Amino acid sequence: MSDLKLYYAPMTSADRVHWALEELGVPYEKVKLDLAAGEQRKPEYLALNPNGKVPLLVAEGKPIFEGLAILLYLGERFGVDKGLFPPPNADRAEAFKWMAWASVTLYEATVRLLRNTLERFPADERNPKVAEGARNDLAQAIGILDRELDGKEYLVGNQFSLADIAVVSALPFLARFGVDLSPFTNVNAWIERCTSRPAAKRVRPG
Ligand SMILES: N[C@@H](CCC(=O)N[C@@H](CS)C(=O)NCC(=O)O)C(=O)O
Repeated sequence: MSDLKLYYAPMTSADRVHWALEELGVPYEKVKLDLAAGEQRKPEYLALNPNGKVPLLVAEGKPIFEGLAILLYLGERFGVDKGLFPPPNADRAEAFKWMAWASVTLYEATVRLLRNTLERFPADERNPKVAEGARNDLAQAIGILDRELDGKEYLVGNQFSLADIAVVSALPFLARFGVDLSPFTNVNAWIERCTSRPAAKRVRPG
């Protein structure tokens, strides 16, 4: 009997946690929420995650929200033994650095782009200049990643880790929203290396 229960919806930011659990090979239960039907706003779910969002991991009886917090918890609890998270040394600091970068820098510019382009937001709240600024910031950020990956297979300690999952999960999504990834050859090779792993395919086939 597992003490881990993942609340998720496919093709969302829950994928990165789902992928990490599959890579770690630890037993866990899954509860799929229908976001379109508003299951994330039901009182019993809000009691666990007052943000009304996925992912949520209940671990050892405690609800953990925020994908980054969940990945760090899984990394520390299981990842070192499984060779998927660095031990507490300078490599771990590197992992923290890239995971925080994805959740703060990359995420902020992504949200800025989406809020200023997607039609589901009212037209008078969408500003093309702000969207353009977000696109430039994203291109700059992906350029930083591309230079980091020059001559490297993976982000930290030259082995695949939860840090790769945290960062790579944001990128194919950006491509779907019109961010041109084609100039970033190191990034593209690394996306392919990471997302062709069997655990990634189990979570997001195709
Ligand atoms: N910062 C949060 C973001 C979570 C988030 O935005 N989840 C979206 C799916 S990608 C969600 O649950 N949306 C449902 C809603 O807002 O009603 C995290 O990383 O966990």
